[in-house]
Amino acid sequence: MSSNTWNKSAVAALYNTPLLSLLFEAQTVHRAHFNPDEIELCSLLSIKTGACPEDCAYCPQSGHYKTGLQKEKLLDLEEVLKLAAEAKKNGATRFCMGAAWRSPSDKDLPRVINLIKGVKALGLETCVTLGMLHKGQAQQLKEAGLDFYNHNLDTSPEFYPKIISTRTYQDRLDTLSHVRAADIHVCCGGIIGMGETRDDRIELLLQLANLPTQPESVPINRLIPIPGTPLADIEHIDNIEFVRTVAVLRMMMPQSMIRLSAGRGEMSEEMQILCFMAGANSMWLGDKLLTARNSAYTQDKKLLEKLGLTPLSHRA
Ligand code: SAM
Ligand code: DTB
Ligand code: SF4
Repeated sequence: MSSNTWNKSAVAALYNTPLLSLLFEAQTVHRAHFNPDEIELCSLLSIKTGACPEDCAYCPQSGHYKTGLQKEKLLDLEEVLKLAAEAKKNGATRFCMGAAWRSPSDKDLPRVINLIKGVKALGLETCVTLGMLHKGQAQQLKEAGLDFYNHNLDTSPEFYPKIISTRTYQDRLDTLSHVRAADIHVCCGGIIGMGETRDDRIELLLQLANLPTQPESVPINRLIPIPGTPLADIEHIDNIEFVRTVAVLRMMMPQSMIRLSAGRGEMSEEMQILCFMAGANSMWLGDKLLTARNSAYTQDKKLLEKLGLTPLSHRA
């Protein structure tokens, strides 16, 4: 993936393009790099749930808020492999495992490494999201055969302190650079609809697109408002503004996979189609995200069939 120097006025101009022209332009860029009738299907599993020491204002798993979530210890290998095999049978090509940690401990990392090796042996691409990593940890994960590491920037540097106080934007950039240096593919995106302005969305997109190497995979989450968190009652983001964000992202990151991530379960079929038209070409398959609900598996199967979208095979 190339490195880029997008500037704010160019991105603002894209955002201000009349919608139908913007969609056409984004589709044109999309078609130059991808088969538009293919979609990547990934599966997600929370391997360690809840009681997280971080205070991310959107998150059901933060120990700082009363969200009524049942916490769970790190799952064992057998259980994870059973669920990964099921995900593969259901059509997923990548299995992503998430842990509610600030960063993995020396005790837990070897256990996660076993999970990665086991899942990879099933013939799935592997991805984990474990919080902050230092250099040596990223290297260990690479040696275990990890394909992708997910670590999001979440929002603009300016809005970030309103959302998280327990780790800095720079901490996130540092983790991303360790992952990149270890030669693991980067999965990095953000959340739209946390009360940020369009300016903040532009700044997030600039951060993502202007990373030294663009992330191979960009999850775009629409906030799922979680009762008990500080963002429980935040005003919903306008659908068209969300679609514009996906389209602008596609124009800025022509070769990255864009995942229509959290929040898809609350979108109509038509809204999802607009996002695919705008250039999204990846989604979570399975009834559950980490702890929140995803679009139902049976419903998604029907939607893919109706749209004639076929699963993308392995890339890593
Ligand atoms: N604990 C790890 C970390 O934060 O680095 C990994 C798991 S964390 C749940 C992964 C991502 O899920 C977050 O960065 C955020 O973008 C997304 N996420 C969490 N809660 C969400 C919500 N309520 N709505 C939308 N996205 C959410
Ligand atoms: C990402 O950006 N979104 C996924 C994945 N990376 C790990 C997680 C979404 C979590 C939504 C809230 C939940 O299920 O707890
Ligand atoms: Fe913890 Fe990750 Fe949730 Fe933040 S987003 S509270 S780090 S699980």
